[in-house]
Amino acid sequence: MKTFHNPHHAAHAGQQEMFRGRMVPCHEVPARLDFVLAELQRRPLGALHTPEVGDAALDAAIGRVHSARYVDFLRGAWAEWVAMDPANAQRDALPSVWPLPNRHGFRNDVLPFNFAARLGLFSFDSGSPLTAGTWTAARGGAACALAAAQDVVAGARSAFALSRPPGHHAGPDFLGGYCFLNNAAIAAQALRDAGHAKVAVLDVDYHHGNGTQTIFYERADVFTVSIHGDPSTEYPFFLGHADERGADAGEGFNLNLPLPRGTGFDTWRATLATALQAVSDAGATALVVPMGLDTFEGDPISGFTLKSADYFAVGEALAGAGLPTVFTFEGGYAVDAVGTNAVNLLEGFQQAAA
Ligand code: SP5
Ligand code: ZN
Repeated sequence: MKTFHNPHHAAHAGQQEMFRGRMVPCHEVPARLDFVLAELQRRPLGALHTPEVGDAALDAAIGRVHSARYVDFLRGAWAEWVAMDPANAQRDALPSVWPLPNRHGFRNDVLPFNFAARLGLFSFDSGSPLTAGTWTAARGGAACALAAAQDVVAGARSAFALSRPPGHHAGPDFLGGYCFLNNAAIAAQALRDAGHAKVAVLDVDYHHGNGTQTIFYERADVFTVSIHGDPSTEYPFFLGHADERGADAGEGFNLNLPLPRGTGFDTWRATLATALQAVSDAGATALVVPMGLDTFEGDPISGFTLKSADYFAVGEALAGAGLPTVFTFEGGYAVDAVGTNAVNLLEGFQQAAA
């Protein structure tokens, strides 16, 4: 399995996130990726590459899942943040006002001129700092996702997009949950565009993959499944319930498998078997796995109790789907264990797929 890693990832390094009224150090740190890369150098699974995709192809792939006005916003966001106040150059941008959707009457069709208002319009939490290098890093991550999808299209059994910031919380036109561009969705769409009639996305991050669900919710050609902490108590709270089954043409093509905080590996792996059966029933010809390692017992912000050795079995089970598979790197905040856990999963996959 080749790994496509993002050479620009460290350009995104948020300092602080808002948590319950105070600022706390950001959990999503550059060292996370460095630990995974170091472990892949210790236990190689295949060649390590930086992605080589053309600018135009990359912009097109991003534009297949994100709106033009959102991408324009992200590209220019840092310059606008600093233009608001030169002192802003010293601090990350975080939103503080939002147009609540649905029944609340606020408009989201008119773009505010005020940048702080636009930041709120395009985000759903105040825990995802936008920094000077966010666009460069996020775009580099999208390039990894596209390169990994292209490798699988060219015949590879699997490929790994090792990128940060993560992506699965980012929707068609919003950021949040440390995510800006949805790498898994970009990979899934690239697989569709290369001729896979049906693609499955099986999200194993602790948190519900709300962005991916929303991107594909009305579509039958991408089947989205997520195993995650019950949103009644766990982030992202407002999506991820079991009764969300897809809409319109996508009715029946979204499956949420929420589990209570505290769930251990026996229940989790039985739920993975349910998810894999659904992937098989959907008739997918390719698989994307948004790979979060925040299901780990030592994760500081999550509530499942998987152990490092369990990840071999997770990878083995995923290989059992028998599908060409793209992995994207999502959550996992026990930084000194994230490399071991990620490579355990990928090694389990690779050995079983051989
Ligand atoms: C990709 C991903 O895993 N995103 C997760 C985003 C979770 N954001 C909410 C984090 C809550 C942090 N809690 C801070 C506890 C301070 N002691
Ligand atoms: Zn997560």
